[in-house]
Amino acid sequence: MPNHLIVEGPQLGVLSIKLHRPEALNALNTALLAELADTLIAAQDDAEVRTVVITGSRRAFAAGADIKEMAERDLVGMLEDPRQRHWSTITRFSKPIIAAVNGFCLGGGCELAMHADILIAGEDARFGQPEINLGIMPGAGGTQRLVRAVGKALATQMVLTGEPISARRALEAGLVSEITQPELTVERAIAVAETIAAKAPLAVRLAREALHKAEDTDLATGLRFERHAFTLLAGTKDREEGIHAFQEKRPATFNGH
Ligand code: DAK
Repeated sequence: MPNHLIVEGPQLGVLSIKLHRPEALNALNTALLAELADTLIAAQDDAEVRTVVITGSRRAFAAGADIKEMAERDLVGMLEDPRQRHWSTITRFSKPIIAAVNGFCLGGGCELAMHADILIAGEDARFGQPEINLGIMPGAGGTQRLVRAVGKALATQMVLTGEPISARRALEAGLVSEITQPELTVERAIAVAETIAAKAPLAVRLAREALHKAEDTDLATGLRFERHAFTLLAGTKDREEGIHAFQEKRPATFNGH
């Protein structure tokens, strides 16, 4: 039973995971990351889970890696750090994740949010990579994903100065797709997650993979992947159902086949 997470659902295909270490602004210690990784492993195999919403509190999505824990690790400790394994589990998760971000979203917290497919932020959210202030640098993909999300100019400024940006700036830069009133962030993220959860799971999975290719590969490779994925979906029952439902003027019911 998780101690640092509040897990609800799945309801309407959506599993909700709330980071819950209020005493440390949801700093991502090893125990929390292990619980998150275990929850995602279970969600991966649960056909009832179609999308996941990850959120924190109103004050903080997560204020980064746990600095107290980090202080206890030397070079060898870092090399053998079990958190690497947990981050890999989060990276490999193949269902859409929506991050609902309020308050501080810093360091490893910002890196976790950038693992999400869609970020929805409250107006008071602050995104930053302040590791440089501690004499270190981002270690969970921050330099790579931030450049891809907001471009080299802003990412470089954020990583080298450690200064955070507002939710509005994050929206303008393309890091988040929507901003809401803070009290509505989670509700909105769940609504988006439910919308995606009602679509054909195989189509969602392949579309998501194709979108990832746009970040990982050159255009020709990405287009080739898209063509193959598109063709593959022609063999699914859900495609038949989607087309029949359109023609019969009724909502489609997709079952993942
Ligand atoms: N770790 C541990 N405790 C934290 C924390 C953190 N990151 N952030 C906040 N806290 C704790 C504070 O120590 C305080 O606890 P008490 O002192 O009351 O016991 C409590 O949360 C409330 O914080 P504050 O009193 O500081 O609250 P304020 O509103 O005054 O300030 C703040 C909020 C977010 C501006 C401030 O707490 C702050 O600057 N926090 C640190 C932010 C930060 O530097 N984050 C980056 C951490 S480094 C890797 C993967 C990931 C990473 C590295 C490697 N690998 C896989 C290799 C990631 C690294 C990082 O994220």
